Amino acid sequence: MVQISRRRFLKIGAGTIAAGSALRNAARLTEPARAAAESGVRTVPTFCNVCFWECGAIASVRDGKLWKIEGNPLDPLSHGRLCPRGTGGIGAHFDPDRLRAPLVRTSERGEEKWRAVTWDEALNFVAEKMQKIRNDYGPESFAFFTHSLGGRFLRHTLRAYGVNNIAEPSFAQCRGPRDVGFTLTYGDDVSSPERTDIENAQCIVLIGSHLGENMHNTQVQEFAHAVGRGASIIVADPRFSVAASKAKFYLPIKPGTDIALLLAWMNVIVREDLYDKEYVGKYGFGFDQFAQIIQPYTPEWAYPETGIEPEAIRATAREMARYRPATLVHPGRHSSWYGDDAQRSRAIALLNALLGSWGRKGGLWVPASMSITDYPYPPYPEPRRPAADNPGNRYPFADESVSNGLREATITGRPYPIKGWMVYSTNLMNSLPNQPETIRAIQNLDLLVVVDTIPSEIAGWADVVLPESIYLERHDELHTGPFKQPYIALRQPVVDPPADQKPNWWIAKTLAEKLGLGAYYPWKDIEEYLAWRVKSSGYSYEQLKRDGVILGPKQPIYFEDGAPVTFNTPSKKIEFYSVQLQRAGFDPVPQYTRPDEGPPGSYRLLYGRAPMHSFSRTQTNPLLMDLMSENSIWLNGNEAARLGLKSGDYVRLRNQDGVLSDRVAVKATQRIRPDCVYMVHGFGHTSQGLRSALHKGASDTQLLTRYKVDPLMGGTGLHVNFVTIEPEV
Ligand SMILES: Nc1nc2c(c(=O)[nH]1)N[C@H]1C(S)=C(S)[C@@H](COP(=O)(O)OP(=O)(O)OC[C@H]3O[C@@H](n4cnc5c(=O)[nH]c(N)nc54)[C@H](O)[C@@H]3O)O[C@H]1N2
Ligand SMILES: Nc1nc2c(c(=O)[nH]1)N[C@H]1C(S)=C(S)[C@@H](COP(=O)(O)OP(=O)(O)OC[C@H]3O[C@@H](n4cnc5c(=O)[nH]c(N)nc54)[C@H](O)[C@@H]3O)O[C@H]1N2
Ligand code: SF4
Ligand SMILES: [Mo]
Repeated sequence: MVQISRRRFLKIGAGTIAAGSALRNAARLTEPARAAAESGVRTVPTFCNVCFWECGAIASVRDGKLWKIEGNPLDPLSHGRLCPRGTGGIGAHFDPDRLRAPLVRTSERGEEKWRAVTWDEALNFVAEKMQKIRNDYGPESFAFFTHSLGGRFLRHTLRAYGVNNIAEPSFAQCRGPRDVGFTLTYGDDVSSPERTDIENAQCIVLIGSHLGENMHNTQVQEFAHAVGRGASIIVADPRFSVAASKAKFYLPIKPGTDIALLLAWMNVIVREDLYDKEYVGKYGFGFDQFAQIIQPYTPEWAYPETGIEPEAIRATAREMARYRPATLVHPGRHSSWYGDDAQRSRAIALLNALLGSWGRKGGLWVPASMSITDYPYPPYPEPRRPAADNPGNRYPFADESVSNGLREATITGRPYPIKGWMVYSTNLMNSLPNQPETIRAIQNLDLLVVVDTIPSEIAGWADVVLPESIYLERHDELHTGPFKQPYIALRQPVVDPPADQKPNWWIAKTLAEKLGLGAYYPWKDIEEYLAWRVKSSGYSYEQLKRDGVILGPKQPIYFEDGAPVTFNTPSKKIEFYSVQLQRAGFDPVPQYTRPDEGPPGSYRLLYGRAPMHSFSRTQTNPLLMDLMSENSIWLNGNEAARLGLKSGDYVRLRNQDGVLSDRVAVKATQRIRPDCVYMVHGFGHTSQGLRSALHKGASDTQLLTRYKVDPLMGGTGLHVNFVTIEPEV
């Protein structure tokens, strides 16, 4: 196994940073206080928005210009260090492709022809159309798609208008299956930031979760330390990921067979009496039935499914048991893979339960949070019809809105027509699978409003585009995370927006006033609102402005230290056997189904993250593009040789439905199995306005025409597409 030193791993951040010129300054960051002391330098604490981890940061302005951003040492998430994306976040302010003024469409939808208008004109147009939809169809026929904290004020305006269809792709396209699988087992999900005690774990099991490429800051920092202190790492991934290069055991699993591996691991742990008997006896429900059901699933049974040798399965199961309860089987985050994902996540939850690691040091802690007083608003109107995304409760365990369900309702007009969408900070063309379906839904709308910072693909389909100021130019809603230590964080403007961009709170408030909903905004400006909430909760707004973060009182986070032991399941215990699943017609203990094979000669398309980009949102950031300007397609070296391809050759991918990708460079490598290919998500932009990223690399989403819906909760399994490779001529 290739060993890469801890030093090199830690350099992931710093090494990539060294490529960009402004980032080079950032790499030499000194104490914030010292920066402030330099002449002409002003520092402002805030928090990052390049992804949703929301790390506390300190931005510096030199001679009136945004200069650099670094971690806020007081912040429990960043510990004073940002990831490469966070450090390069200042590039978003200088992005040459930014939206500069509100736009109204002047030709067919999707043709990207616009007229720049004033805010007054744009919001009058939106308000008028919204009133018409409310009069003609009722307010439930207007839907809100959003992702992130920035959508809170628009949500407030829309709920005041009567909207009850509100969905985020972070549920059905991301963490939903995981959260449902854990909730079915423990009565609670793993929250975000995840309650993973990587810091104290002695054995860490990563099933897919590609920490180090997935750059969620706190986890990556803790993981680097865990590697440094010699924690035992087990990685199951069809691709030899960065995390795999740190592992004591690397299992190159056949894609889609994780449930087989998980069952075999649990089989060994139960059969060899290696589980935490006291914990299971005290907190478990239905263990005997569970043990009976998993009896046939031996490592020998799992071997032909997973491709992992029985001895490797046994050795890794024993390794996990050896360190329990300080063994963390990471729950993952992006879990919408194969359509049976809530059950796969439930199997991960059960494996943790056998090891006694839920609620234990080195496993999964119990989050602590701080209560911040809500602003006293008038009540929202009661919706007259239930939400449209999950009619008849067909996904019985969906506990958040299903974005693809809302898209489907917009296409079919059932259970009732959806005639307007507002889309805030989510590029639905890239985050929902099957782009033609998204377009079909859009074609049924009377109004599509997109609030974005750049002319994203979804903005290209809008009737009205509203340009938001970026996170370094605005206030936002307060951020309070459930975490190891509770905290509140403040986002505040560092510099002015370069043109006529406005913050979300202003857009939401002004739109509410135009809709006759001014009573829902009794405050004059955002600082009055923020200060009221902070002060009413017993904290100092002045301190929050100065420090960026206020820490709440420490609370016990492990069962052994007095953290509350509550399982909000029907049995009030950890459900090894789930009666509620059985009653709903599902497997009470997860079962394995063999994944469908692709057409002969095709490869399963897998995708993931690169340390220097977030989704499809950072490709026009000049600093981050400087670090990585296009993606590549990972192809097993032997397969590449067979196809006569070498690294750097350009190819196109054709999927099982005939869709052809943009050109993309081959990365021929032994670091991936021969039955799959892999690419970084977010590239291959097609919006004409994204000039600096247009057609650079290929888009995974374009190729994901198929998806498999999770019957428990509506998540879209996205690893079910296959591609062939065509040389670029
Ligand atoms: N740099 C960066 N970091 C990010 C983000 C970002 O945009 N950029 N986004 C954040 C968000 S919202 C999320 S949800 C997370 C996503 O990050 P993760 O939750 O870590 O993503 P996954 O999709 O679980 O993991 C991708 C890995 O799974 C492997 N894999 C694919 N198929 C299988 C399989 O069948 N079995 C197994 N065992 N492994 C498989 C792939 O080879 C790849 O290494 O990243 C977060 N961090
Ligand atoms: N094919 C494919 N689909 C996926 C994934 C994948 O890996 N591959 N990942 C899935 C996962 S894990 C997730 S969490 C989702 C993520 O899905 P999304 O949240 O939709 O992620 P992005 O594609 O980055 O879209 C974010 C949009 O918000 C805009 N934006 C950025 N900052 C701001 C801001 O401050 N204000 C406003 N108004 N807009 C802003 C960006 O320009 C961009 O257009 O996608 C899911 N879908
Ligand atoms: S993980 Fe990186 S991009 Fe995400 S909030 Fe933290 S510093 Fe920003
Ligand atoms: Mo995600």
